[in-house]
Amino acid sequence: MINVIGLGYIGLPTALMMSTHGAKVVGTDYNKELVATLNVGKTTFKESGLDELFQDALKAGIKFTTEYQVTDTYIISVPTPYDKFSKRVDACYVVAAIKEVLKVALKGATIVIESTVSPGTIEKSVRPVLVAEKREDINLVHAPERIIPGNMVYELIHNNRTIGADDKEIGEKVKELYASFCQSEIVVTDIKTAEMTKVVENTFRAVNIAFANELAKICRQENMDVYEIIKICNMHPRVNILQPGPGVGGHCISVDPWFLVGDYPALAKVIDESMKTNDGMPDFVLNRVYEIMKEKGMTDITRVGLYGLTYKENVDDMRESPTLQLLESQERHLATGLKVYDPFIEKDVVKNQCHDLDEFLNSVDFVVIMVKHNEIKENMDKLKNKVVLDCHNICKFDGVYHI
Ligand code: SAJ
Repeated sequence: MINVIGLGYIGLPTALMMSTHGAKVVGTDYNKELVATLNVGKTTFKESGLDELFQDALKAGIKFTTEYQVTDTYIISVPTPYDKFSKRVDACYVVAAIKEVLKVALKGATIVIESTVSPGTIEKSVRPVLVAEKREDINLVHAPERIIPGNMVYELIHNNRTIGADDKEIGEKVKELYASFCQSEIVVTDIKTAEMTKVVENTFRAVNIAFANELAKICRQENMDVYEIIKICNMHPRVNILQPGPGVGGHCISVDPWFLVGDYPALAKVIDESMKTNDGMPDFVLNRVYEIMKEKGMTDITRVGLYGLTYKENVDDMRESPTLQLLESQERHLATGLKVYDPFIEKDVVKNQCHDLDEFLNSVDFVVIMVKHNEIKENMDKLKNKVVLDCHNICKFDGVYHI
């Protein structure tokens, strides 16, 4: 039996996938409310294909509980935040989960950590727990998750994976487990290499986005079209620049690269500057709003609306979202009043939030497209008589402003 610990964005789809591919799975989470929701047959977030997978897993016999199970295989997928001061990974949730598991794990059990951690964390923070608890019989494995919110179910099956293990044989055994549903290549390596590869993948993307954001700023000064420039550059066979945007959110690309800055402050210079560039984008957008209002002779901030609250398109996840960062920044200047709307966020989470697209559009003259949800792409006509600041280059009519 496999006990999946942590039933969030990664743990839940992983548990469901394993359950629908022949494994006996029990999902454990200390959040009673979350477990209760799953036990009444409801998923806890929206994700393409997740509800169908959930129903199939229920039929296959998956169980959800707050109790840690007595078994020989555990998968840990709990959050790994970073300490805002030191920028280092905070492995407290991983360590807490491991301690609970050690109370019940069978002799010689394998604990697979999927949570993202910086290189060396398992050696520095997790192994000492095994030593202290006299559980050196336990096998530690790191199998960093790689799936992208919005396409998780597909990517669980089709992405290549990395398995880091001390012992090649154990690594191969875990590979077999993942191969039950993963149709792509699974590389077995050591733990520290697996830790590093995961952080590096997200750092590569963060640095590339920062480069695009920096180009957007340079092009703004020169009054040039950054999108046209990136499009042409990307026609070169060895150039692949990502897209500028209003900031970088989510719990991965806006977090993981800081682990390297925190651990190697004297070395990770490009990464540090890139993260600062990305973190500065919500303020850059706020400044653009101010400039455009001035140009248009607008004075009433309550007639300006932010479209989108989530960290990216077509998901309901708001973690580290650029819109929330922008609103926070505005409040720091003791200003409020911007209207906000997101079709994926039904609850009231910020001030002046609308819950219907038409109601939102009727209450503003100036729309800032913060997130390119399909909904707004399908309703472009409704923006025709508005002032528009399009942070994603999706609005093709004349007079639209860009970052
Ligand atoms: N973004 C841009 N410009 C771009 C692409 C993205 O500004 O060209 C912004 C998005 O709007 C968003 C943020 O970056 O705010 C991050 O979005 P994302 O779609 O790039 O990535 P995540 O954070 O949803 O998922 C990433 C993925 N990592 C990589 O692509 C290397 C995913 O595969 C990982 O599993 C995930 O992080 C994770 O959990 O680590």
